[in-house]
Amino acid sequence: MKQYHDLLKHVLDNGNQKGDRTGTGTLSVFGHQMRFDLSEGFPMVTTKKLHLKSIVYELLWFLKGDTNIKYLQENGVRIWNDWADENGDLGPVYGHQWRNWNNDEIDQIKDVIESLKNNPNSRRMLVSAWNPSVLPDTSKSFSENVANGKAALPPCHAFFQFYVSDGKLSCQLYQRSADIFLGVPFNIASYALFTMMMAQVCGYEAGEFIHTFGDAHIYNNHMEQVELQLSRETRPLPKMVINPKIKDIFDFSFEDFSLEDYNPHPHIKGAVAV
Ligand code: THF
Repeated sequence: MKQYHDLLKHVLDNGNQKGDRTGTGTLSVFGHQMRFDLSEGFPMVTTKKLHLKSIVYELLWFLKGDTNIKYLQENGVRIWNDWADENGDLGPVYGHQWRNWNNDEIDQIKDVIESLKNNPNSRRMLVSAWNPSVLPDTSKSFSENVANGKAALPPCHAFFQFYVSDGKLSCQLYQRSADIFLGVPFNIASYALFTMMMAQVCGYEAGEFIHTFGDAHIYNNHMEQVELQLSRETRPLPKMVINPKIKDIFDFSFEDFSLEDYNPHPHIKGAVAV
């Protein structure tokens, strides 16, 4: 994945040293875009091994409208553990905003599918996870915010838009804050998969996934890992095969996905900034 390696190099060459909320420190750029043509293979980073299971279960969890980590933990996924309260709750994060904006008022996923099927030229096919009325108070802890009905963490992948042309469905994401070493490979694979699933249930081919960034940063404690990763040769992209029988976005399960020909370099560990 040349696009991803180019982003790493771009930040190393042009990044600004910048403090951050977590106290870790970052090298950061503001504004960047990557494009992935989904007909060229599944955009899964090959220069380190990614845990596909975490990516798939997290996406299914968003689509269920679930915001408690119990479902993730039952399926061996730990990536949200650090932010949940003692009951496993994260407050009104992604799943809540996608499916129950304003507490059951609006199912944005259902509405966007309706439009994709019946009015695909629309320029209003957006889903927003960014809901200013539930943003956390940064002077309070994650669990205090959740107790007050706020989200533990503001969404990083804040909103996305769909576009249909020539029978192909494309998706563009705006990510306000991006942990390039740890989170971004997950985010790319997650939205690429989501675009393919949406294309299948709406009767289109998958077009492009376009990833647009606000503050894209490499944490200071990921620099050695990034050097190692950049020293590795990228390999051919794998292929994602999705059970063609599924025609409703809410009917997918883990077993409906199979990733073929994924031959990555070994995993590279990095600490997550909380
Ligand atoms: N906070 C920070 N600092 N980085 C992020 O990427 C991030 N997210 C979500 C919310 N806050 C964030 C959580 N997503 C991993 C991956 C994604 C995460 C959080 C953590 C992680 O630790 N990945 C390891 C282990 C993978 C595994 O156990 O499956 C890895 O090596 O990839 C970005 O949306």
